[in-house]
Amino acid sequence: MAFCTNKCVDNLECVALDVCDFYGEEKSCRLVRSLKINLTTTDYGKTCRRYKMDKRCGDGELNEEILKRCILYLCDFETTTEPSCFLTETTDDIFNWSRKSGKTGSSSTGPNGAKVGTYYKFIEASSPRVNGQTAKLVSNKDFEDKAYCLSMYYHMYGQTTGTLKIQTRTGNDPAVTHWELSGNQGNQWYSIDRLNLPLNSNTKIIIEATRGRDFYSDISVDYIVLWSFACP
Ligand SMILES: [Ca+2]
Ligand SMILES: [Ca+2]
Repeated sequence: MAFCTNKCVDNLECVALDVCDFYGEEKSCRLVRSLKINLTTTDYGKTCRRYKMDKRCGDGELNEEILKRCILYLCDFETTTEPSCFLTETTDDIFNWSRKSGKTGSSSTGPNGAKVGTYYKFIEASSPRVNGQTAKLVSNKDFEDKAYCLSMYYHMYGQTTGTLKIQTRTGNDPAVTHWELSGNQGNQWYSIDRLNLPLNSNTKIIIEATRGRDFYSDISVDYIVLWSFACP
């Protein structure tokens, strides 16, 4: 755990962590005003330099080059084997998410392209998919017994768009839904800036998309970040 995380997490003015200074051997945290993840590198370039993960971030954390902040995990889908990602496909559903650049195969549904970088993941709602079929991304990491903060982009465009859920499931308990949205949101990416997820070593994070009643139902996600502390 980063030194700065403990230092800032109980400070109400510390709405987000930014581990970007290093004085001698001691990490120092900087307060930033927003956890919105669409801030540009220019915004942070003025105050933060790009550091290597081994010195400036906590154990196992990454210094994320766009956010300029230490994060635990990132799924940007830019490569098929993405070491920083904490979500994988599962067989505990009907079909898999697809990795994609540019538009999806059908018009009037899906994004024009990725929100960040070139690639994103989406559910292809065209044949052979039918109403109500689900695809899940499931976490493959062990977590500590505490709250984590998740942020991500989603895109839900299409007149018959189904449902996107962010859930956790601990052991064999029923899944708990922490965020859910259904229906057409128009052709644009939206962000979930902060979603608290209580986790422990037996908890899985599940991102589940359900296909709607017709093929205008492509649901996409990109740039899913997990922070190793509760949302400020
Ligand atoms: Ca991406
Ligand atoms: Ca699957």
